[in-house]
Amino acid sequence: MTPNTNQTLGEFIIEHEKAFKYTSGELSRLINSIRLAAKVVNHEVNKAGLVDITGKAGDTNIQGEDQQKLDVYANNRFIETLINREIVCGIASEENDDYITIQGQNKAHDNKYVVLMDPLDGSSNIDVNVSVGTIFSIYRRKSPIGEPVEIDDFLQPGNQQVAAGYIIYGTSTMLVYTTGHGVNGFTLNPAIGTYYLSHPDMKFPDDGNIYSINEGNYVHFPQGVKDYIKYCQEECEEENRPYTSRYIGSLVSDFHRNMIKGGIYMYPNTAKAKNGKLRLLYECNPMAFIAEQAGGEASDGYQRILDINPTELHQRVPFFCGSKKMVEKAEEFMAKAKSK
Ligand code: P6P
Repeated sequence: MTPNTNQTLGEFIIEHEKAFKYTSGELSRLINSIRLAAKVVNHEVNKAGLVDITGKAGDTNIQGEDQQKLDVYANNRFIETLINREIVCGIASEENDDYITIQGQNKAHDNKYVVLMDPLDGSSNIDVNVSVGTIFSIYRRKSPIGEPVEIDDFLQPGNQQVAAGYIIYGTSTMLVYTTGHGVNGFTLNPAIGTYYLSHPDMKFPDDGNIYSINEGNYVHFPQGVKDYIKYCQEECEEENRPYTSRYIGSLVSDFHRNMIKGGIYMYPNTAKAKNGKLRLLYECNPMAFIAEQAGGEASDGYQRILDINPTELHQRVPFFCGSKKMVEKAEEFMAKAKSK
């Protein structure tokens, strides 16, 4: 099917709904509600410098991170939108210690889906006007009707996701998502509030020459990561090395650039972050699902991210994600160092 880049997100969802075996329209409505919430958050992010909404909210989240006002705002908008439509039976968020169950009139607990999200990732960049993002992950509930159950419904391995995506609030606002049938990117026309299919069938280049990592943590990196960074920096003309180092400090932005240009993003474990910094359920799993659907790879340095069995809601894992050949090369260095 030749992609119609004048197609709106709404038209795209309807056209592709048939391909999604589970849906009885609920998943489409779920994606549509995320689309709406993203427009509302985008409006605030775009005027952050003008109103008193940047800076700290005076609270910290379960991660012990200062909550930025926009973090809290974004979290509330996405939760409200999802609750009001009673499409999901539960929501987990980076900003909430525990998950939320949806009490609704119409037997909301029978709703089929749970959503896990990072409502505003990279929020420390807000005050310096660097792009930030929202990341979401959607599963079908596994428990029978009634209250969702943490272990059955929220702690599912990433290979059970039915949809995942991100919104990047950058020079333009884009919604990029997958339902397991490839990855498509939609750009918001803010003048009319409509998303258009601007990036059909997105694919990670098989290889690349951009590596994204916070090298300030170098001394604490595992030896395999140090060896791989050295490899990236070596002169080797036929392999287009040394690579270029690009690190924005906003996962969605680094991931998005690497998916378009080719590259690898790494957040290994460090002295400060014994298991890495990124959260498995609402950062690594959704980005890994998108990466694999776009022909890329995502691992913790040793095993596929999507096969990790979660043990807790906010658990962290080391994260290596991007062009297939680059992730495989990094894993080679990790395995070699481990075998010494
Ligand atoms: P550091 C943002 O807080 C985030 O979760 C990712 O978006 C980003 O890639 C990473 O942390 C930045 O972490 O330790 O390099 O500042």
